[in-house]
Amino acid sequence: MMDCAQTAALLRGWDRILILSHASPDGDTLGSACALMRGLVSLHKQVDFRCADEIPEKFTYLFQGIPLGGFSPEHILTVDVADLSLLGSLKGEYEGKIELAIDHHGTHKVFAERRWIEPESGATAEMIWLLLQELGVKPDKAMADCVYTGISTDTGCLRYRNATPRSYRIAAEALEAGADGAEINRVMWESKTRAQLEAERLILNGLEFFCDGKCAMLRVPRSILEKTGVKDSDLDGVAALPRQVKGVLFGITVKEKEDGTVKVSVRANPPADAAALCAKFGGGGHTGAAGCSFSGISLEEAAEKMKAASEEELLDAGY
Ligand SMILES: [Mn+2]
Repeated sequence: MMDCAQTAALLRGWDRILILSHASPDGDTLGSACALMRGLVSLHKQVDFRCADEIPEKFTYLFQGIPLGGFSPEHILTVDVADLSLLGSLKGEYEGKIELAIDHHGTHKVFAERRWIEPESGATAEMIWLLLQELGVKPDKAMADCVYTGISTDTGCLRYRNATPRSYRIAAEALEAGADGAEINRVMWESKTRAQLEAERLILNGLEFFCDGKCAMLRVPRSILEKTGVKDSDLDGVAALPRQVKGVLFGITVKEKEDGTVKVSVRANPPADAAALCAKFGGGGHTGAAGCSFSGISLEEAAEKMKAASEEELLDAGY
């Protein structure tokens, strides 16, 4: 286990660095990767980036102007990756080759030679901000935009339980360094297509409550994506909806993926623990937000498993 200073010391000696983000990339894994790549480029190092899945269009500005690739990597690190399996289809290719993992998941499963893990960090991007400073990089506007994006997306615009005073401080420092917070928040939180809204309407039609209203579940079958033309990543926001209902402790979203697997997103209200529920199926995450996945079973079978497990979890915890 390493700290920020040791991580910086390690990176100072590296060049030709490949950074990996997790599959189904979010603002934190991409913002962290891009902020770090920008910092390393400013130190005259060569960088490259890979992710198993396509980068959603709303995140492409993070990569603007970063010179990528043109070399074979000497060193490989991951950002915001809690488990090797979260590399998705890249897992096999990089298993055993990752030298460094920078992450903030309390449920991190060791896969890298060296690790810097801070579970109390609201976003991995916060750690990257500190790392840039430790490296002697003066953050420019583009780095600040990347870090702000990671903090905003992982903390729900600094609304969630994982947002600490430090998250606010680093977000403020990013704003001082030129981050366009209002525009980033508009794009991340206040903007959707008509097709996305139509898909949300169809998904909400199937909203189901159980456990006496302490649990709410949304199902996202492929048919809704086919009907509305939205992409998987266009629906990342729906996972936040069931938890908004008063009295709900577990808001569960079960989504059928293109490859036939079922991806589950759990959002919890205190005192419920989303990571504890997902751990029953080999998943993980944070207290307020976690996930797991199923393969070889249908959407409905996965939904039933999650219902039984959440009832059990609520009983065991005595809520
Ligand atoms: Mn994160």
